[in-house]
Amino acid sequence: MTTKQTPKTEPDCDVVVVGAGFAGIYALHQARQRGFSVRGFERGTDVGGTWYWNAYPGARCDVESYNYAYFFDNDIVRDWDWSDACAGHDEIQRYLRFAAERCDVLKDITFNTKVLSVIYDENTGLWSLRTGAGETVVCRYAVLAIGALSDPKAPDIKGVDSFAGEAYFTSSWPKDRSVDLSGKRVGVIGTGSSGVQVVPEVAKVAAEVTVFQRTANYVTPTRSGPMDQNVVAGLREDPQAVRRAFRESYGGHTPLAIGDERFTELDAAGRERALQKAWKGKYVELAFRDTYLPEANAAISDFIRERMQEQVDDAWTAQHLVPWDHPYGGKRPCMSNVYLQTFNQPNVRLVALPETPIEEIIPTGIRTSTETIPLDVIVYATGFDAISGPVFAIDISGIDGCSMKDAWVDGPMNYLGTMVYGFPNLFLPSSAMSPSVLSNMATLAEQQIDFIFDTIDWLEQHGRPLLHPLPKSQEHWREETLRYAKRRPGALTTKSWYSGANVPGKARVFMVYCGGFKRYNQTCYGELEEGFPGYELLASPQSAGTTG
Ligand code: NA7
Repeated sequence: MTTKQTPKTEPDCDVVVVGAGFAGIYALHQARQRGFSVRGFERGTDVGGTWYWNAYPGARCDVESYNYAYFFDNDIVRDWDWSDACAGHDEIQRYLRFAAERCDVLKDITFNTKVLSVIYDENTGLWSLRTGAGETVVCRYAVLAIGALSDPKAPDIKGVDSFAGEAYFTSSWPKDRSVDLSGKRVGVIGTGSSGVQVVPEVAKVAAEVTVFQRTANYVTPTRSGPMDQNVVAGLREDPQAVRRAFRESYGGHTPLAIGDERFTELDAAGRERALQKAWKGKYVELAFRDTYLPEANAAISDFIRERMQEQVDDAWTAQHLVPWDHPYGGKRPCMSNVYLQTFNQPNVRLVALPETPIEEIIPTGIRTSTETIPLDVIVYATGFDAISGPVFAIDISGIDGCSMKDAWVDGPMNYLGTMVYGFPNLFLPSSAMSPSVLSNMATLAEQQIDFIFDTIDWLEQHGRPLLHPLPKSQEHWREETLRYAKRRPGALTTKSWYSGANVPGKARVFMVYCGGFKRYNQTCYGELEEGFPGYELLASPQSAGTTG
């Protein structure tokens, strides 16, 4: 028998943090540092967030390790040695564990526990979070550090459940190393970053690999390899200067290299020279100083297509592995030094789905419009309900019982990528309309959590009002996001998960702010310095006095 619980009128703690990835770990640390009582919940059995779940063979970061890391603590920077310039899954997972231990936040996290609902109580001005374990925790500030790529997209293919062989998702790969693909016939569906990384690993051991590609992607060389010890020494000398430089940059990191000439000032031979140099130096996307111009982007796209085709022996396969339908950057580009050459192996073949679509998954394999391909294993690298998906995966309701699903029925609406009208004192780092996946997510995690806790400190010092953005601020921010997206080649013309196009029925809104990290950071802190003119402050039913 269940008994109806009386809503709590006092908070159990000041802050609840959901998620223990880059943002969640740092949020717990900030809460502690600033003297708040805090609880953390994480559905995995360890920290890591995206890196906890995406444990598939070959998983690797495409941002350099010395950028994709915390910089808030000099000792963390100085005491961690990256073995690879673009670290792989296991190393990043170990790093996040190391950082969490250093910050001593593991004790605050309840692992293996999913938060199912986050409900606002207007009578108390408090948030009530209910977990899958049946616990309810009430707090004054809720920080949902739930990531942008943490809600896998269901493979919308007929017959998925009928397959009698083994099936794995790159987004939830078994962590116990139990998967053995040796000697098996493996089908891999999806050729985004995950597919591009997993295919060469599968091809090392499987008897046959069939890659089912719906849309070809750009694949450029990765910088994975030994760390440059001069770079390491520079970082360690003054980590705070590095941190400041990241926040002053466009992408939240300092690129390893960038072309020193302008596309518009070069003749054809000069452009070719710059592109060749950048390709060798592994910075082809930044071959020119004015790389953002559509004509520069077109030259870069053509150049990459040529280099991609050169790596594949079979002419039909080469032609089909190249993305002809969108410019570089329209979809998330992939990086690999081995993916394309993998198709030269005799045990690997490409099926181009636009020509021969999958009709059905059957118990013994996959049936396309022209053949039946027998398989022992299917690997789904089919991506995520990105950015807004993780928010919708939790039952969130705010003022007047309005659900987030209703508030975002026409796509995400928020201000500065962190707060939503009608959801006071609820913070959504890593969500829509922030620099998000087009920036260095580690820098973004630190910036957003700093801003969120600076905001919370401000509220504490101003009598603890409740804060939420004005609707007009949200509209302005969505327009700003669109304005900058229009300047990005292919952003609005390419079907990509940046705008929700990979999920049938999802509202199409470009969800990533491309105005640059520096402008984003300045806009956030401009609000704070001016007392939040873009927000509404509501009197809180709660009186002053801290918990914990
Ligand atoms: P992505 O980039 O969304 O890639 C998913 C891939 O799966 C992509 O090639 C899709 O084709 C393909 N896909 C999805 N559904 C289907 C169906 N039903 N049939 C065939 N093919 C399908 O996800 P990733 O995990 O690779 O990468 C996500 C990010 O994680 C990455 O950018 C890094 O930041 C880390 P489509 O392109 O939609 O035609």
